[in-house]
Amino acid sequence: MESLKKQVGYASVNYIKDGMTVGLGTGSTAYYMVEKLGQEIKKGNLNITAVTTSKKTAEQAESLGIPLKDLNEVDWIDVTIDGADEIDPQFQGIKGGGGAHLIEKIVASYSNQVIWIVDESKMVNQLGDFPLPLEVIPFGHQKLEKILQEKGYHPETRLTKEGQLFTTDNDNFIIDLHLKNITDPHALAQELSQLPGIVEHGLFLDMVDIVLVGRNGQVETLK
Ligand code: ABF
Repeated sequence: MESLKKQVGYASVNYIKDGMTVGLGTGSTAYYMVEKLGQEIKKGNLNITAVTTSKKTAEQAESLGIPLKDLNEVDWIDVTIDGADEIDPQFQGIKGGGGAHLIEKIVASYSNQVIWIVDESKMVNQLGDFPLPLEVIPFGHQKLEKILQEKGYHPETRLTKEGQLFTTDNDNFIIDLHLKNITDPHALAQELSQLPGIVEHGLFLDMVDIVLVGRNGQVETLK
């Protein structure tokens, strides 16, 4: 699967043109996109400015000499390339497995074009098998988890490998909803957006323009 991630990550850099402002996603597939972008910049083939979606991506981009700006410093983003956890046949997605979906969604919302890069394992018939991440503020998060439990959403506050509370780059917590099937993503997104304490959910609906999938050693353009 790693080679598929590398293949699709590298191929996505073809969508980046000289002079662009580029949103750099987060995750193991986006890692390869950033790696290839760094190579192209080093070779003098591309002169771009990037906005990152996590501290982790910022560290990688800085180490490769990719010029970075804060979102507030750029007018708009030409293209954002990012990974995803699940994509359904309507190109609706779940993101946030890496805990970066709040900034990823903000960056994507200020982008002319959004490209998701995934290996074939991310393509599903229906969203929900992957736990839906919610970024929540720490204040009252246990009360919120109880409400989500009572709604039958099987919430689980995310812990680190060491058993500590996972915190995002924004010092918030993540509650993952183990829903198995999401039959109406738009209705669920609407409901979750109205629950106080939820900063952002990981349903990315009607947000992607192009999906590149690594499958059978090839890179397919699905949209
Ligand atoms: C990121 O890509 C996250 O939203 C998502 O969790 C992650 C998953 O992808 P990968 O398998 O590439 O690490 O955008």
